[in-house]
Amino acid sequence: MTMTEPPLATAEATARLDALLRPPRVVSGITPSGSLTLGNYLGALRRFVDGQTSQQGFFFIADLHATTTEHDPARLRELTLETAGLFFAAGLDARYSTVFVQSHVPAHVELAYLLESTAYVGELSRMIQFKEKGGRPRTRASLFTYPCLMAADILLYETQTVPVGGDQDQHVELCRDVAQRFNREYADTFVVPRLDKAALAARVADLLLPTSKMSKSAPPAAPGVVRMLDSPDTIRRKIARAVTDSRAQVRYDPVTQPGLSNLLDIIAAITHQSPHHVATGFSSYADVKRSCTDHVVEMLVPVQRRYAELARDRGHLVSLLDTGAAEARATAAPVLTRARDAMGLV
Ligand code: AQP
Repeated sequence: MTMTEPPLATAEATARLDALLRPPRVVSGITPSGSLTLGNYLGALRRFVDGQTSQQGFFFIADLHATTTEHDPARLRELTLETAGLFFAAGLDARYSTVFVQSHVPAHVELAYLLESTAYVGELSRMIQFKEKGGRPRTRASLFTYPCLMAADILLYETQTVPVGGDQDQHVELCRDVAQRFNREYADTFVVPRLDKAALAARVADLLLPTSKMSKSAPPAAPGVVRMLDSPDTIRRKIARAVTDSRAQVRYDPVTQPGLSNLLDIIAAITHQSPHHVATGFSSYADVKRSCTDHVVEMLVPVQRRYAELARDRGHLVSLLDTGAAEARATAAPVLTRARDAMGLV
């Protein structure tokens, strides 16, 4: 530290004051573990775009998270650029939001390592994802430690709140525990984020397995998964084959009619109405499917057009990502420095 720099406690206090004075920050990532789905769009991307002028957004393609299980490097490369193209095609604008590839900002990995020296083996082994996918001799060590990477993803950007889906609660709780322990044991370093469940978005289910989430890591041709880049014909075919039931009664009831309710949820999310209200406008399942198809196609076609333009100019896409990474590195650097200093690294 040079004589002109404020002492650590003052630097932290200044950072905390800055955090209170600036527009709220939001940070979120999408793992390039498959081609993005309608669920990723309605549950994440569209919300990123909607909030971008009122919040300072840091949105990243979480390529490092895609390496915790077996993966094909060529496919990861392709999906990383495809996902980035879809972020911009969906409407993220580099004038408002910082869009970057996680591995282009080494502070994520550096802070993750420092947090691994703060987290306990006991708490990492209790993580549901590790319990479900881990425990095999060839389980990657990164699957065990990735909650620390996730905590770093959040803490580096000093967000006050983290909007999360139900399956992510545990990760945010771990992030809070580790940040609080670090602040207590070393020095007050991190802004400890709160969990924000109020901001939860619609959850889109698989069209053929309506009690399961629509997942991008399903096999590429999975018929129950609508991809953001599916052609209108493919979307029409998939929705036409969506599972419903034999009641022939249009009602919104996710427990007894999960397939139909999923289609109503999709229409409701697109049109910003309640699914109960949407249900009152239909008398047959065929009408629901037709309307759902029309809404999805109408919403996705303009995104697909913008994506096609971006995909033609890969150099431009790469330069947008370079700019985003430079901004993210500059934002993350002081937090990483404070953490290093607090831990006694010279
Ligand atoms: N079906 C969904 N409905 C609503 N939102 C969804 N999201 C994912 N699926 C749906 C939201 O998209 C973001 C993706 O986060 P992620 O890449 O960390 O992966 P995930 O949450 O595990 O989602 P996926 O798409 O199902 O990926 P895989 O198949 O790799 O596990 C999050 O904001 C999530 O809420």
